[in-house]
Amino acid sequence: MTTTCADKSCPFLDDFMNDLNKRNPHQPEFIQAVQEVVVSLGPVLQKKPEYVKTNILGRLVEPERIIQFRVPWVDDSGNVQVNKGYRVEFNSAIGPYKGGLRFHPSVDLSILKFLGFEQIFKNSLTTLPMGGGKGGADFDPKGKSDGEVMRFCQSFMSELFRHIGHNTDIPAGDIGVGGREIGYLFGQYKRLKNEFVGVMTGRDINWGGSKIRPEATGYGSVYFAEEMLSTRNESMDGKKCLVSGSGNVAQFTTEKINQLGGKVLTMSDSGGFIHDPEGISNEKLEFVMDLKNNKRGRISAYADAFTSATYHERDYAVATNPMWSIEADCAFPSATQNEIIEDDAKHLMNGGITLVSEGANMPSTPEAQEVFVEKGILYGPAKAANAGGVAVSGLEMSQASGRLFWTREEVDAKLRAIMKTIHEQCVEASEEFDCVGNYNDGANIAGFMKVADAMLDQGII
Ligand code: NDP
Ligand code: 2IT
Repeated sequence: MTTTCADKSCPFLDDFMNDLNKRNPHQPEFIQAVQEVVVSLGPVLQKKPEYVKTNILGRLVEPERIIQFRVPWVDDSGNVQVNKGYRVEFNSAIGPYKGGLRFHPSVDLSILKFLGFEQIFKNSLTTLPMGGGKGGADFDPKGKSDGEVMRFCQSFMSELFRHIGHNTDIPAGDIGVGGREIGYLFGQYKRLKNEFVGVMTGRDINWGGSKIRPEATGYGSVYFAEEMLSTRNESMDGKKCLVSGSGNVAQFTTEKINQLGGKVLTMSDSGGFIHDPEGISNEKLEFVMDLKNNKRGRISAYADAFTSATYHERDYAVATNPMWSIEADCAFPSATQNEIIEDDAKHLMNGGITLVSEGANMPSTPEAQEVFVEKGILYGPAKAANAGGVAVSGLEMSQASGRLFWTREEVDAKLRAIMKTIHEQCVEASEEFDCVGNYNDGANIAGFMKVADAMLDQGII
């Protein structure tokens, strides 16, 4: 089956990418994220010349606003530390800026612009009125005390609060920002503004959060996988799965795979991966959740606790990750960007993988994506497959502004319906633009056109 869009060559887009490279030096992740979208758009621009005439793409790749600020804080030893804080308010054509905050030492403008750019199209696919944004800091919560994390969060919000708002820009979590950090950030916002509003999502149920938000990204990624499988009359039942990461997304991906009768063989962190051929049962998953969310330990402890498992330390001198060579049916990369390179993708194919659903943002390099598309496997790209998290953030916003409180079943049903609709949008766009079977092109085109049309309607701004 041919799974590439017809007539992808487009001289306009070559010139566009050359110019983007010149204007954004030293931002490889951002350039990669733009390139990934732009390769799908040739046929769209040919069909809709008004997008070119009004320079929609040129405007889309320039964030509406970037805020960068100093975050000073005092560590437990009394030393004054300083981090870089950011918020990229990328695009508000279809709603207020919406997207997570990432606290990780690797955070810089390239990473946040890639994430913010992806968020525009992901949010568009959710069907909810949310624009795209992302923020964070080069702060590493690992090894910090609760007191240090709280002081950092309070300092971060002491600047960010003047730029965000429940109708303007609504942050949430991402790598290194979970329930604990959202609590400290929200508390400081409320204190400074004297306003209890839904300015952040991912809040605890007791203070304005939504049921299922912690589960949403992982559950959504598996729901998307089920939608893809249903096109081949298959289901998750009995599928052996590789999951990377052991944080929020990986944990609830594993939980949902177990619920649907699949078996998870691996989980990982930046130190290495565990391989449990007997499967990570619900009981073992409970151990992982306690280890990661309460004890803040390392995944290697899993192999000490369960004799069925082995631990494999990551050797970063070797580019490939041996975890992706394990034989299985489905892969759910749920850790970080570029965690699957071309050779990993080939190893996945050799190991029998027929489905990849991306819980992480941009986990596969462009060369790895090409391997998936060429092989014609079911490949669910991040902006579609992991949109469940931000979708339930959107539902949290609706509940907050309507003073509503939906049950777990209600939110889960809405999440499931949204993932189904995202899948349909990808399929419909791929049919309209002659790239049937290519979810990557379908997601890019469907996500882009809604935002582009809104930008057309709103004039040159
Ligand atoms: P967490 O901080 O909860 O977990 C991150 C996991 O990924 C940890 O196991 C971490 O290991 C691992 N990891 C992080 N960076 C690296 C790295 N450079 N190399 C290897 N492993 C790494 O984050 P989330 O689970 O929330 O996020 C995971 C991915 O999902 C990210 O790409 C995020 O952008 C994406 N995502 C998250 C959503 C959400 O709602 N939370 C929504 C949509 C996408 P270690 O502890 O060793 O760093
Ligand atoms: O990448 C993402 O979609 C997220 N980190 C979630 C964003 C959100 O606003 O819930």
